[in-house]
Amino acid sequence: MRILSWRLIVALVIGVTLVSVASSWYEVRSQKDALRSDLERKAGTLGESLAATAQLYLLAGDRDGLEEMVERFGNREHLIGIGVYGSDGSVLAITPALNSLMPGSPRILTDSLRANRGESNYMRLHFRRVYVLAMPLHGPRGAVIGGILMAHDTGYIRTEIFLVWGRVFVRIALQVLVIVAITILIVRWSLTKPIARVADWIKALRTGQHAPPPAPSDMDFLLPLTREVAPLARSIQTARGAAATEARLRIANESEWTAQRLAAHVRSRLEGSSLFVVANREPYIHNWRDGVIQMSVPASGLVAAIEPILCACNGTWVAHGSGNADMEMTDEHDRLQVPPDEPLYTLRRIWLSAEEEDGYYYGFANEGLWPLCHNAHTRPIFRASDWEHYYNVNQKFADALVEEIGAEEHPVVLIQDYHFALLPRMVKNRLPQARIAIFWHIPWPNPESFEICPWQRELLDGLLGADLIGFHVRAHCNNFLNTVDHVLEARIDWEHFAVKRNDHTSLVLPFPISVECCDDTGARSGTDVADERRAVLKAAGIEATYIGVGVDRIDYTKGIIERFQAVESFLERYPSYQGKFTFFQLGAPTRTHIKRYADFQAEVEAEASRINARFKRGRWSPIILQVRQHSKQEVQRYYRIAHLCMVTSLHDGMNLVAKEFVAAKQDERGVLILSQFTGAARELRDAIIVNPYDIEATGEAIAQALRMDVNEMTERMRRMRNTIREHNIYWWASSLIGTLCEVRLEQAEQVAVSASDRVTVET
Ligand code: ADQ
Repeated sequence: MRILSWRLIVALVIGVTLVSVASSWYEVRSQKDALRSDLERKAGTLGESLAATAQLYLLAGDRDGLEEMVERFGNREHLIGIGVYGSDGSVLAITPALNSLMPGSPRILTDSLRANRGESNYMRLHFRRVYVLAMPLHGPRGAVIGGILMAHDTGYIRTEIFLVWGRVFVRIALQVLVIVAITILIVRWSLTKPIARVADWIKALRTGQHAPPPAPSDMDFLLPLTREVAPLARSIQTARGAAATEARLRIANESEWTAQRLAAHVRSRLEGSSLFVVANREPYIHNWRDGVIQMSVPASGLVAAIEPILCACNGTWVAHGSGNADMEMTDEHDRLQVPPDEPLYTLRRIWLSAEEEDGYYYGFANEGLWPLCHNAHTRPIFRASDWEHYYNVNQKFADALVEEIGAEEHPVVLIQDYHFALLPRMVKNRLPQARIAIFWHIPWPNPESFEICPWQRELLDGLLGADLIGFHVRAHCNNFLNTVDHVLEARIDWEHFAVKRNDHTSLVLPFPISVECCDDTGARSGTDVADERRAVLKAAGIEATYIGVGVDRIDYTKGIIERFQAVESFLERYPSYQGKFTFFQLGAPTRTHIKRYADFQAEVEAEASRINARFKRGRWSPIILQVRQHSKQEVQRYYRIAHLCMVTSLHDGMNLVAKEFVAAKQDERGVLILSQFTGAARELRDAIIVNPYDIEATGEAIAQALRMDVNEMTERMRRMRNTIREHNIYWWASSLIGTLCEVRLEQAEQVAVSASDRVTVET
């Protein structure tokens, strides 16, 4: 860097000096010309006036007059002397200074007399620079009767020029100083320091220390390099983390699941088969933003769990291409290799028209099945046209999946969620050798509730095409088995949790989904958390001592209004917390195309405003409602700073927020208030379990959380963290895929059923 700085400085100094000297040279020249012509003009004027006087004295033969004249005028500014000469060049009158400089009859004078015209010249005489002007003197008829000569000292012009050059050099010196200083600063700010910071970061990564990446402005200059280094750094960090965890587990002789362990485990279970995942949501979305295509990764536990497996076995993920730039990024087969940094598996995008999306996704799935499966007192809406779209979109996914599977002999297919109830049957009919699992992320209601769906048989038949049907908890499995028992003619094996129908068995088992837990490297100290809390409060412009948090899609099943009312009840019963306790609700807008959701969002906003209007004072507010999608980092920050987290779902398959909060609490300080109607409540017994419909009791739970003894709090949190650590998202994926790989496929199914066959249902 020092050599580069010197090279830059020397090059700039030479360049600037050359340009300055060249431009100053012209300036000096014109200054010199101006001074000379000024001298010549003054000398000319003086010469002419003296010549007129000298002519009169000469004609009158008055030598005394001549001598007096030369004496009088001979000491003008810069004038060395004056001499008057006869027509033969003889000296008639002369000042002593001129006489000693140019004794006798100077050549320039004789030339002037001979040519009968004025002569002038710059010359050096006895080391003096002089300007000499000689002029003839004329008689009455123009005859030359003598001559006059004046010599001016031009030394002052030289002095003046030296002064100008002096100023030029001072200017150049100042410019050079400024350039050197600027160059040194720029090199330091833009090169040396950013490179040093990036180098420190890389060094920290190399030595296994936790270090945040340098600021984007530092990276900017090194963009091409950092594009390569950043993924490398991530890989090193991941590999190091995995190695550390593995080592820790070996020492503790434990069996915690990691992404790497999951990938290796599933690879061995698949025995060379390929894995195909179908989910409505894609793992990478491309959208146009400000004229450029930008990629985003939806914050989803599913991506975190499934991606390592797909990467390990070069699998395929089939999903709805929902981004407005998705088409631009796929090839002619609608495929894209991902992850973008290190392509290892295929993303197959399915294109849906607006009508298809409306009918299949918003209509049947979210206005029909979603409220049908949640006991949240919102009436399901079933439209024949939505069902039609739901069927056709399932068929579209089935076609694409069969195409992707191609000639694969033993494909393993993992279907996600209630958007694809018909898909298992559609695929099984065409590919009986495929092992198919569907995981239902939402609850399954009791048979009486499910009965209201006009297409209940078709849905059940579709699901029973799978070899394995997964729910979060045993209660949902039981509800499903009861529903099948109630609706279809099938044999329920309660001992093995299986449904046997048409010589095909479907296992129905619970696989409680989870989160990544718990990376405690770089854990923050209590002071860090307090600082972070202060910063968040300052940014929100409020003052508070205690913080509660809720993180949800704004969905009527999440009990957000009941939660706000519990906060209200708490503040009523415990007025000493007014001005001290603030509840932050991070609410992601969701399914806003659906009127019920748009209305619900307005209701949530109105309820928050009502409670705030009732209690708000000064810079304190009881509820801060932030309606937007937050980044994963932001959500994590709120989990870290919160004294308590409220999950008050009216009904929820699992609820990942509860687990995310626990996983984020590296300091084990914090209390989880958890609805008894969530799947998570079965595992997280150390939360304060509440019935969200009981507003007062939920308010009491807030008081209990804020007053909880620190030892009890950390003990509860530690136990919950251990539960999640043991049953993390990788454990979930390994159990689900491991069980699927163990399923025995019946011989009877080796006959393919025509793909065009629509579902036939027995009663
Ligand atoms: P959801 O009901 O969507 O899904 P939930 O378990 O509540 O899932 O998780 C929501 C996720 O979204 C969490 O990861 C949370 O951090 C994130 N999130 C919520 N609000 C956010 C915001 N404002 N900004 C950013 N992120 C936000 C279904 C079922 C659940 C089941 C999951 C997984 O309804 O019961 O737990 O699937 O199977």
